[in-house]
Amino acid sequence: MTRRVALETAVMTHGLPAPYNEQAGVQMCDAVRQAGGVPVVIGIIEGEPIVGLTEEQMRHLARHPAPQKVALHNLALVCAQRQSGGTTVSATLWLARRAGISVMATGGIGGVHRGDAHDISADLPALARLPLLVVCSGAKVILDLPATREWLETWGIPVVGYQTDELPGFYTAHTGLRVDAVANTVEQIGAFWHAHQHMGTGTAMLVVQPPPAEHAMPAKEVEAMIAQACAEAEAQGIQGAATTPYLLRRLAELSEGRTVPLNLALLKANAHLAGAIATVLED
Ligand code: PSU
Ligand code: MN
Repeated sequence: MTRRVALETAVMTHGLPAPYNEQAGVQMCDAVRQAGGVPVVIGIIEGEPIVGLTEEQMRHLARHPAPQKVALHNLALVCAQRQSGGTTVSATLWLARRAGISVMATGGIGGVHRGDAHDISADLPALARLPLLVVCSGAKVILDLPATREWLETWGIPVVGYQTDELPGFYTAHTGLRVDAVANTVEQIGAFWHAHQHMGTGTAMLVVQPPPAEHAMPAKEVEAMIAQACAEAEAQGIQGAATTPYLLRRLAELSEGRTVPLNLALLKANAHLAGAIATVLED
């Protein structure tokens, strides 16, 4: 029983502004440890994919002036060019899997973008083919959440709600979308994971929990800001990998910084839950 929990670094290089990005990394590691798990931070430093960054290496990445955003399409290329970067969920899952780690935590997974159903995060196909347990607050609310929910179902990725029957939407607890099953304890999550592994379909299993209630934002308020941010992104021709970082940054600005402590709080809560789950798994 290794109790290891993989943590991604794109949230630090591309998701949160300094100095909160560095705090996020340190606090997620602390949260995993508090729950009895062993944090393993994953990232790329000068071409080396590192599974288990030291705190110093993690800070180095967080302060890097021009880090790459690493997903499966550029993972090998970033390494071959000796670049440094933060790994998104897809690349983190791959590297974690190679190291025999089966639990990972993040904030919100990527998904199908609004208004552009062809822009699908590499997170989704990675979840469809890499059998890890991923703890998150659902998919990021900037996305087309019903389309993302459908995608998960189509590709056979079980969605387990931890003490909720609704798929959370990252900044907000309520989306009106359903989970596949509810688990009220980490032991129950362990039992679902065991059954999923035993069935051997080879997909990931998502475990979702709503953002901490004291920070969550009303869905209506969030929607208005997203509509504005999405319109601006389109007007400015923001595309591809730049879209998610742009929208997260604009939401932080439009909310006068309120999304940042919320993002930190949910990252910590997810790391804590992942740590607790890791302690009850047999592998
Ligand atoms: N969770 C957060 N903030 C983030 C991310 C997750 O709270 O920035 C990152 C993850 O690394 C995820 C990525 O893999 O956003 C999705 O980016 P894209 O939509 O470009 O695939
Ligand atoms: Mn994309």
